[in-house]
Amino acid sequence: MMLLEPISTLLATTSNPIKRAWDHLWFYGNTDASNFAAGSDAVFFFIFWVSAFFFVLLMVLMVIFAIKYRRVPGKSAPVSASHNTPLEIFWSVVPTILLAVMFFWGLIEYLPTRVAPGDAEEIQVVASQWRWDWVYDNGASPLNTEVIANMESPIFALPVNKPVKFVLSSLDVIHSFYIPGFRIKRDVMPNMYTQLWAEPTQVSHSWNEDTEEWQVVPEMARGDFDGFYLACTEYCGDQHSQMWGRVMVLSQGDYERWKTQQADTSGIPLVQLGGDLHKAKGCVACHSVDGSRGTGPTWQGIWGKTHTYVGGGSGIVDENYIRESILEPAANIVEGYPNQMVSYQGQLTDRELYAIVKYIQSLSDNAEDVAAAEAESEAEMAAKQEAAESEGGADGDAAGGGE
Ligand code: HEC
Ligand SMILES: [Cu+2]
Repeated sequence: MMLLEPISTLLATTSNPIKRAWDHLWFYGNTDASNFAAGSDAVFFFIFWVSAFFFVLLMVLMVIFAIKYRRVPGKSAPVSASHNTPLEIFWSVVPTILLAVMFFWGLIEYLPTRVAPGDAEEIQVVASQWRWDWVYDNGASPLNTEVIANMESPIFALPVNKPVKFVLSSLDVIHSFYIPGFRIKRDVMPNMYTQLWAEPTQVSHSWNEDTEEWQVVPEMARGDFDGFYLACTEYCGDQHSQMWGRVMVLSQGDYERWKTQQADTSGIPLVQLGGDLHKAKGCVACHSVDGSRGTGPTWQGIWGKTHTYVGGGSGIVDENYIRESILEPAANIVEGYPNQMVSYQGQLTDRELYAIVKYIQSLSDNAEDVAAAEAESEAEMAAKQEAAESEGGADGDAAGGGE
């Protein structure tokens, strides 16, 4: 490592114009967003420059030799030398040394990414077609989304200067967890946990008291930077290229505030919560609410209808039908659709399940059902308020699920 310091500094400092252009091209000019960024870039640029040097050298020699030794009429071809020991040792030893440096340097940078420090905060990452979900240590999962590549993508948060360990698992196929800004990446497997960690080093967002929104901090406001990207880099089906997430890095105080905000959904009326979950839980990838057909059936106007199943049988779309469809999707497959939905067992609280029911009811084409869904939402909120008032405190801590 010590020996490599001067080379790293030469190749990958931010004052190096090529490094700057590179960061600008791929990383919005954000060079050191995690503890791993500088080390990873240094190895990258070492390999890059060694390759560039030999590419140019070989191409130039090839052109020179092609001209110098071209066939000339009347001149016979020289007999090629059978052997040149010094030359052969030279071209074996030098590349071996270069490759060994690449390998060991890479290994030195790679190994620490696999072993998280003991005090790292753990975040559970659940991947499924075609959505990322993170579960934080207080049980929170992000509710807010942003459209990336035409898809509602969740907005996550991380604390600055604090190690976080990601424990990765998949509900279906192999995905791959990649935060380019942090230079960390690892495959996400079904039936097996993998993990990696990082310590974010640059705050990207802060809470704006006036607008009550998370805002990019001025130091990071370059181009259309709006937080770091989380990408899936393993082809995982039809909408793989739309499987994105957004990562905000917050000061420790802001981070705690964010986690609390996300964990407490008790103040959000049912129908609205159902709509938020439709986006945040990724149902939107397969279920439209405007009548158009996706991987799964639309939710518009299905309430109260009779749906037939593959292989016979049918059911009326009501509370129990929807609940079963979410918890045990394979039990009955809607006619004309593939068995492509994973179970959301354990991922939604009872109140969240009910919120989705009320949301689907509110998408009915029957005005009475729409009104019923709205009325139930309002009644629940009013009851909560009353309970909070009679308790004398309005901390809204009553729910979060489980009633
Ligand atoms: C990968 C695509 C996919 C995702 C994501 C997905 N579903 Fe599905 N869903 C399907 C498919 C396909 C069907 C039809 C086959 C079946 O019944 O399993 C279906 C069926 C349903 C049905 C029955 C619909 C009907 O018309 O009878 C409900 C309700 C439902 N899903 C709810 C959800 C909820 C809630 C979520 C998000 C928490 C979700 N789905 C996420 C693909 C998906
Ligand atoms: Cu994926």
